[in-house]
Order: sequence, then C-alpha cells, then structure tokens
Amino acid sequence: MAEPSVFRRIMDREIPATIVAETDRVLAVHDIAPKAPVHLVVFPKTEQYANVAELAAGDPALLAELVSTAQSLADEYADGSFRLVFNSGANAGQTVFHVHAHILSGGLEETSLG
Ligand code: DGP
Repeated sequence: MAEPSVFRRIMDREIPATIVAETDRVLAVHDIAPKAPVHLVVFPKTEQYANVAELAAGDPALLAELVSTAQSLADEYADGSFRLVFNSGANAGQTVFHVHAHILSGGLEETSLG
C-alpha cells in the first residue's frame, strides 16, 4: 500500500491544519508555506487522482466542486479575485501527488501572466 498523502493525513486529522472549508468530497486548508497574503489549498478527499488532468477525465463534477469552493473561499478571504494553480508533474513543482489547487490572492500584480 502506498503511504497516505499529506492531504489524506490532514483529512484524517493526523496532521494539524487550519481547515477553511469541508464538504463530503472536498477539503480546503491554509497552505503551510504561503506564497501570497491569501494562500489556500483545496483538494478532493479521494486520493484516486494524482493531477488535474486525471481528475478532469475521471470526475469532472468533482473538479467543478474544487473550482466553486475556490471561488467561495476567495469571496470569503479576499475580494473575490484569485489565481487557481494546479502544479502538474515534478518538473512543474508538484510535490504532493494527490490533486490539489492552490488558491492565491493578493500581492500578485508583480507576477501577472497577462
Ligand atoms: P505542490 O507543490 O503543488 O505539490 O503543493 C503542495 C503544497 O502543500 C505546498 O504548497 C505546501 C503544502 N503542504 C505540504 N505539507 C503541508 C502540511 O503539512 N500542511 C499544510 N497545510 N500544507 C502543506
């Protein structure tokens, strides 16, 4: 059996984290190493999907729930504006292979992609 992911362990309350949203299928927490004034991470409770492409193919409704949870949290913790980042693959900086989205808000002007 593979080791449970860090997000699975947070979900099981084995690792402390500041939980900001929870539904039957989704959990969101403050990132332990924030890269923006608001930096939350939202992930599905299932460990079945390693990255966003797998999730999109396997359960698009669950991906949609991650996105709508991100919007609700950006409304609550910021002014509704946010950047949603899915690192996919080790060379893109992914370190936890349990799909998750980074919700970033505030102080992003310097890193505009536009
Ligand atoms: P990524 O690099 O995209 O795989 O992002 C993994 C994120 O998970 C990274 O920003 C830090 C966060 N993280 C890792 N361990 C913990 C932890 O124990 N608690 C919390 N809250 N976040 C964690």
